[in-house]
Amino acid sequence: MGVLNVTPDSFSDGGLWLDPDAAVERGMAMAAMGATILDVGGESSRPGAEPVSSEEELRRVLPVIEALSKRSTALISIDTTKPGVALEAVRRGASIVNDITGLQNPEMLEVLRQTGAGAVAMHMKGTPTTMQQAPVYEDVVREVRAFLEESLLRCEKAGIERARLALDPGIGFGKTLEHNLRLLRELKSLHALGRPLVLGVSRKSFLSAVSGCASVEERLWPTVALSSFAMNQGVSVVRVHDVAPNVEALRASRAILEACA
Ligand code: HH2
Repeated sequence: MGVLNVTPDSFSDGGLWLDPDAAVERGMAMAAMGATILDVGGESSRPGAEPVSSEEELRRVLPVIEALSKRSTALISIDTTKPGVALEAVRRGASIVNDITGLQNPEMLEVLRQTGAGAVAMHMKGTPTTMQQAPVYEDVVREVRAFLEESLLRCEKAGIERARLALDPGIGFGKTLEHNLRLLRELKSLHALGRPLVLGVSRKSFLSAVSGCASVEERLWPTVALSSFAMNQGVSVVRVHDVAPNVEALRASRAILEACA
């Protein structure tokens, strides 16, 4: 899954793809490099980010989604928490709703029910404004797993089959370095939920803390390492900004995993 942030303030690529034509070219390039899902977002969720109105979010993402859905065979996901944005995005060509609030809003469930779109339910503790202010868990893995299980049940009650859903532990969303590491270490325990896992570690700040790399760009290297790790742990989708090196790492890892014993 290639990240396409059509925002002025995303933590690592803010402002780069605000021009719709540049965003579409970026999406096409990521697909050519091997991304099979393009995740288009119009609102940053970095810690402390300012919320954006629905109108502004739609203005940013719709032309990009529309053009990419015509030009590319990659699936398009809309990274949004707003049901109105999700609905319009699906009408214009998105087939997946990526909701960092874990599909808790009944109106979002109604959009999924009506449209038949697939969805990613991600765990977050708190909101982007407050989430990194000393988050506390008794047992982060148990609590994230329970939250994701509840998301599945809520969807099922709303008439959305499990088969349409993927789950994401939400690395960096209301989590300390230790929480992120424990979740990564115990990724396999999330397979008990029976759905494909999505993982987003790309360029996130905890990578500097564990690898010693200095700049956001240098976080590419530990990102690639964790993509391979994630595949080895059975993760189905890795959400990344730098498609080519991650795709190559995944191909190399897959070759080992699929080699005849
Ligand atoms: N991370 C970000 C945004 N959306 N969605 C899922 N499912 N999983 C993630 O880990 C995830 C996500 C944050 O990264 P980015 O989009 O690059 O930054 P920003 O929120 O500042 O636009």
